[in-house]
Amino acid sequence: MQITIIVTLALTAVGAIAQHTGKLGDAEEVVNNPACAKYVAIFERSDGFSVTGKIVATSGAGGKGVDFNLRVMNLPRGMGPFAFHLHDQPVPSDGNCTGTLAHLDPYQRGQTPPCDMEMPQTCEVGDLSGKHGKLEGPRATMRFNDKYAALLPGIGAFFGNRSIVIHASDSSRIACANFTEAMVSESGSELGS
Ligand SMILES: *[C@@H]1O[C@H](CO)[C@@H](O)[C@H](O)[C@H]1NC(C)=O
Ligand SMILES: *[C@@H]1O[C@H](CO)[C@@H](O)[C@H](O)[C@H]1NC(C)=O
Ligand SMILES: *[C@@H]1O[C@H](CO)[C@@H](O)[C@H](O)[C@H]1NC(C)=O
Ligand SMILES: [Cu+2]
Repeated sequence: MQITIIVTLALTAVGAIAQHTGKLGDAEEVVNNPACAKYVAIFERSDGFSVTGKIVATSGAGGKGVDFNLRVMNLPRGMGPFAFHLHDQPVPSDGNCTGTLAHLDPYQRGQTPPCDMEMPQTCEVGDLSGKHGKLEGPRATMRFNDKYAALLPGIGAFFGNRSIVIHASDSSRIACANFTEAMVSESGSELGS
């Protein structure tokens, strides 16, 4: 009896661990992001919510991963903490965040079970708050390096042609923005506005 229970628990644990990564395996670390690549997403006031802010994504030092720098304002009171993800599709021209579809998930992991921060390689590439923590309102700043996101076009983890979405704690989408490539001069400073 007791042995049966122990064996069952052990098998359940193995099953749970096996599901903890994508159908295509763990996410690979991206170590060849192009030097000086820079993409920006800007949240503008939209119907319903007035979230504003800017996400800057640049290649990590030596091309390792992507450095994210988030600055978000006017997160609605009482609706957090706020998850945020890279989503698969860009924002449609009408601004409807539903059109961004699911998270960026090139290894086909899906959202359940939730991402384990201790094993970020097993998480959806796009699940940035699962790997790095949620935003607390009403204003938030956050910086982190994500090893699995890519600014190298042509691979599945590339998100420069996609979007970022902020969710309320009930998972509704309260803000979304396209990434666009920012021009960087040779000295590294931004051209234009
Ligand atoms: C986001 O980018 C896509 C693809 O370039 C474009 O069609 C769409 O209009 C953009 N969305 C917004 C809200 O600007
Ligand atoms: C956004 O798109 C979804 C799915 O197409 C639709 O159900 C929803 O009504 C749209 N929202 C708005 C505000 O137009
Ligand atoms: C974005 O670019 C990647 C790789 O460069 C490509 O596989 C993907 O289909 C593109 N996605 C969209 C939404 O254009
Ligand atoms: Cu999301």
